[in-house]
Amino acid sequence: MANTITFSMIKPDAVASGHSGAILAQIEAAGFHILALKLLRLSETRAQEFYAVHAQRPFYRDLCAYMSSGPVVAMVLGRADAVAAFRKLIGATDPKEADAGTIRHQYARSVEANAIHGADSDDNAVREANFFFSTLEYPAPLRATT
Ligand code: DAT
Ligand code: MG
Repeated sequence: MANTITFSMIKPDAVASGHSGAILAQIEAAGFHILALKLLRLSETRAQEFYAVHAQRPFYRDLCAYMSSGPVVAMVLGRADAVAAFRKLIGATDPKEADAGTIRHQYARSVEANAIHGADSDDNAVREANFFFSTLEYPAPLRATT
């Protein structure tokens, strides 16, 4: 299967708790290559833009306030079948439903503060990667083709 990219963010609770290093190690151990990486804090407006698809959901305001409450680690990752493989590695949105061994099962505090984000499709991976990074910042062979 061809190399593809996904986009991920370690969320404020996991960064603040000092879990970034362990989470990155688990991501690399699962065969993902880090193609771009940075620590930054989103403004509430930028968080609202990132999660615009959820604007009508009841949890949207709280989610955007939480996502701008502290630094996040944003990254572009490359691997065969990256989007699906990464969603499997992070586990279900609600940590109570996440399989043992998944990142959310280990580090999530709640359905909102669930430790990590993973893009849910190739198109969204590209859109989200471009939201945080210039395509010049990650290697051409693994740039998405869509
Ligand atoms: P995922 O992050 O697994 O793709 P999603 O796209 O449905 O999940 O939702 C985006 C984020 O919104 C999710 O990581 C945490 C928050 N969220 C989702 N459902 C929620 C709920 N019922 N209550 C509070 N926050 C929720
Ligand atoms: Mg999602």
